[in-house]
Amino acid sequence: MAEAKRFYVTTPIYYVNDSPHIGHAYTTLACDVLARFKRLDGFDVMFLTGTDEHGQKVEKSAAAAGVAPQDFTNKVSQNFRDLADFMGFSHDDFIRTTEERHKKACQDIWKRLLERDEIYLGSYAGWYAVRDEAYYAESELTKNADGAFVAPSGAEVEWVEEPSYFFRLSNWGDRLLAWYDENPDCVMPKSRMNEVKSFIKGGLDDLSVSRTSFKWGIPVPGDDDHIMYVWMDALTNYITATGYPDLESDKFKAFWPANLHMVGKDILRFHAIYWPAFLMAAELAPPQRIYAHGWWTNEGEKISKSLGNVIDPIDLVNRYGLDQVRYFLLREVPFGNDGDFSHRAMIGRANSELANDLGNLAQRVLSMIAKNCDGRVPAMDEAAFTADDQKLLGSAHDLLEQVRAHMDAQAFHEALETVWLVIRAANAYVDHQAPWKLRKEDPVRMEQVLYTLAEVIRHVALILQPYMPESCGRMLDQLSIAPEHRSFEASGPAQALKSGTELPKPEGVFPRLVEDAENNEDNG
Ligand code: ME8
Repeated sequence: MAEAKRFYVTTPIYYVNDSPHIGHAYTTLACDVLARFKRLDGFDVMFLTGTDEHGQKVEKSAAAAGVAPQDFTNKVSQNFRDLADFMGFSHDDFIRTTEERHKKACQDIWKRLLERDEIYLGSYAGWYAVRDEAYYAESELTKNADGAFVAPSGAEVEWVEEPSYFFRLSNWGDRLLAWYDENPDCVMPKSRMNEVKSFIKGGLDDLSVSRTSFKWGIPVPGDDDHIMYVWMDALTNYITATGYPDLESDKFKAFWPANLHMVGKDILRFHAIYWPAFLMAAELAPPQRIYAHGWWTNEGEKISKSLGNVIDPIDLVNRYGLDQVRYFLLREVPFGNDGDFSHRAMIGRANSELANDLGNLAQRVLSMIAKNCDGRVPAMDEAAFTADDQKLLGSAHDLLEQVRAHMDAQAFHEALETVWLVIRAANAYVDHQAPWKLRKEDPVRMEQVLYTLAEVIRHVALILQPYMPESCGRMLDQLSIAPEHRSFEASGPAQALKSGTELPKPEGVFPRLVEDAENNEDNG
């Protein structure tokens, strides 16, 4: 039997103490594009995002706001849902760690670990960074300008001494290394895999997985003095959403293990070391891949609340347009690398690549068709395609296979570059074939040329739908493509445009953006 085409992709669940910013939007956007791509490619997709609502950091923020933690999280979790709606994200589920289904899952995985003697009671004495919700070894710390000890992330640490349950992480180093070797793509990009391996080779200590000094968390089953370590709680969200602990549920059977946990590089260690170790220790399958992408800075500076340079994705979208922002974020920076946001680059790409390359191509071709072909898909004769026509059409037909390979490697920028090669070739073809001249000299050939171009535009719009759903939808509307003919099954010659089909009046899809000096001063 053919392997079921299923795809389960997750975002990190975001801490609710922060307002959603461009970094959060970026990670979820990457997952959204993959989820949309896979759906169009015939997969049954589950796309999960949500909020991480327990832990000391959230408890402190709630106290600072003068409200009970549950009321606080109810309010701020909504900001993340609102952002997801505003950005047009197509998640299938939004999980909150304060939900009952999640408490049940966490307590169950705890019991599985306890039953297998992977957890024991001891006491913890060491350094803890509330901002990272992470423990650090003394050897990892440095001193900041004020003389305080800080973690490698820059977060201040505090000395913690309390009774604690421990997970026997120290037993898992060799098995994790074997897992990476057997699954060389399970941590990506490659540089991150190396980072993870060398961390493990440095030796793993047992991990403190419960706290007693505050209350905002999931109680340890059978020992109410303890609450579960917030990362153990948070990571478990990925199986909660599949119906765990019901191992027989259709969802769990269909979607676990996840195909992809998308995360930022800041939380690689939790996902690529702790989480697979917890799962293997609980005799559950580890995820198939963890991809850790890079970090955005703003006009060269680290993004932080204290610097006051947090980029609000809602402002960006209001200024530049949703699809323009979606395109820019995934095109500007090779996925996996760090990147810098600048308004100039945003405007530059929206104008040169969207308005000029793609927008003009569609607008030029569709208005020539409107004017010269009676507003219908031009006539075409299979036998009359020239080598140039065939080359261009062939490159459009090949797009799906090439783009699919890039998407399976989370190489979003390369997928776009591949599409742009075809767009540029189509623009060169228009210039070279000069259909405006053919109008008088050889109207039959003009129709053949315009047909070829319209068919290329159809392919480009189909394949770019995951990145720019609204704009591509409008381009496909202008080609009179019915909604049921917009999946990737329609790519290739099988559902090619039919000559004579009536087309609506063409309209520009990508407006030119005007550089606004004030915006640059504000942010640069
Ligand atoms: O870490 N550039 O939540 P969090 C790119 N709750 N991505 C960025 C970014 C930036 N400047 N800033 C944030 C947590 N991100 C935990 C996760 S998962 C079981 C628990 C993105 O709210 C990036 O994906 O601090 C990063 O990993 C995530 O936001 C951290 O979100």
